Amino acid sequence: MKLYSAKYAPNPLRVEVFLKEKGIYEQIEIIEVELAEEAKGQEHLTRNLLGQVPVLELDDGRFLSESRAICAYLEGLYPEPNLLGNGFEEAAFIEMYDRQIEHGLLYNVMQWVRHTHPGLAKLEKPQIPEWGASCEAKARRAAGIFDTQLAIHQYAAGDRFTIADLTLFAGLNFGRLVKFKAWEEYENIGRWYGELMQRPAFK
Ligand SMILES: N[C@@H](CCC(=O)N[C@@H](CS)C(=O)NCC(=O)O)C(=O)O
Repeated sequence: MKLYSAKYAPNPLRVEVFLKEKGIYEQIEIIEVELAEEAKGQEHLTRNLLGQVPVLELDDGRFLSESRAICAYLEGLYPEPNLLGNGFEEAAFIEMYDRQIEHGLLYNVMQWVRHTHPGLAKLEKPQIPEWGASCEAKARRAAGIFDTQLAIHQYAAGDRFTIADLTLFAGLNFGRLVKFKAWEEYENIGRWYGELMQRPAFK
């Protein structure tokens, strides 16, 4: 299998750390795609109509995009360690937290960066700084909410490490591009982030 990815991009990072947590990173070829032009060319559009990454190319030649769908597919092939939930009930709660983090935090950090960072001007046309500022406020508010969650739970979706932690990590990590280091500003995120950095997949 091959993973089409891009440097610094949060969604591919989410999947790459997932591969590391699963212990299968070395088995998958990672192919970097340049997002502004190459990803909008015909070759990549046949992999993903939206011209985005990540995309997983299966051994039978099919292309699977959407980070969560890719992770679900890989979890089916490599069930251990379990990262999406054992049984429907745990899976539903993990998905709830994961999507809240994806839509509440990761999406807003992405839009904040894409609409304000000069390096992203080539990709985000037109950049709308006012929209970036609005997303910054939403991202900071979401960080506060997930900080409160992390005072209650050890991890993003409860008492064990799951895909929700990868989504939170990928979103917060992208904030580095706008000098937002939530792990230095929020106590519980700081505790959680310190623990994540001890995991081999994050080193
Ligand atoms: N919902 C998709 C989002 C994918 C996405 O937004 N990928 C970004 C990189 S993090 C991308 O390819 N951006 C290029 C573009 O939007 O043109 C997922 O979960 O994989």
